[in-house]
Amino acid sequence: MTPLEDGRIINLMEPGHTGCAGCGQAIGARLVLKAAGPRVIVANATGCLEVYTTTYPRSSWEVPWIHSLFENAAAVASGMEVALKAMGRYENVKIIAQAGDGGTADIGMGCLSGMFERGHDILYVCYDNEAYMNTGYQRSSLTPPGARTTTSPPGTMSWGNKTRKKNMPLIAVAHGVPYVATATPAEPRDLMRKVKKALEIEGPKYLHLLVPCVPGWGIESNLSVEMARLAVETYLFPVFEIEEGVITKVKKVKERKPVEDYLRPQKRFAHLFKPGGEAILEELRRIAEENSKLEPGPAVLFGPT
Ligand SMILES: Cc1ncc(C[n+]2csc(CCOP(=O)(O)OP(=O)(O)O)c2C)c(N)n1
Ligand code: SF4
Ligand SMILES: [Mg+2]
Repeated sequence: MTPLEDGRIINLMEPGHTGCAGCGQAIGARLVLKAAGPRVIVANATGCLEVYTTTYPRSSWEVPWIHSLFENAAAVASGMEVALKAMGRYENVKIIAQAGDGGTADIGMGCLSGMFERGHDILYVCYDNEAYMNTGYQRSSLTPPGARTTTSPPGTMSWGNKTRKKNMPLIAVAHGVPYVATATPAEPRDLMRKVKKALEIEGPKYLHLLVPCVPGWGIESNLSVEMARLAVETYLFPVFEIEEGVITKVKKVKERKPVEDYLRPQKRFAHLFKPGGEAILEELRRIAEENSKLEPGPAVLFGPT
């Protein structure tokens, strides 16, 4: 809940929307806004969050909010910043652009790259539920290896998604973005701290949130926060901060969990536990091992030329 200047205390993203019970993205978005406060304008790409919070004629948003196209939230947000500055009305305002993994890492990549490269004063939030959930669970470039989606179905010819997750944080760093971080709704205080910190920094900022999806991952609705926690505790989703190209903080897990603890409760990985699934399980273990070695230090060896 957020106190307003007129004394009212409200959620900046109200309940009563049509998202699934337990939607990790709803939890994430509410935390982002709670941290950002009421003086914020949001550009939201097409996707689950946009659709279920604005079922005509209602809206969950208590802040100025605009629905962009699927591909151009970053460009719309860029236009907002430039227009507000031109009108002399940019004081005490923050701008957030937000989209799902498909809207960020696939179709919105060009607009996002432009926003980064032009140096707009915008916090971009990627709500990564690891597939195109709004249109029926198709794979994206952020779908992990082995995951079942409707376009990476396991069967006689396949063991699910074949590719690794695109490294979006590193892509942001390669653009010279001064603040890049990852977080999950399993650690709300960490997530909110990162939003607040990002909004204090001038220029483009990139926050990558892992947000479990109940039907897309095939989990019980009470398990989404637990799944986000296990993604971190298995090191399948590394949590870190990168400032001016330097990794400044890495979450070290106290009691590391085997990847199976995260994968087993999710129907999208059920086929990996049948005979023959061992190779992908091994690949996922390797990825977790790589992530566990992440340490503070330079994130890239050279900056933009
Ligand atoms: C140009 C264009 N292509 C396709 C669509 C259909 N579409 C709407 S939302 C969506 C998937 C969104 O996936 P993601 O960005 O990961 O968000 P999620 O729904 O998973 O939260 C697609 C394919 C569209 N709206 N516009
Ligand atoms: S399909 Fe997934 S992302 Fe969409 S509302 Fe349901 S839980 Fe949330
Ligand atoms: Mg998605």
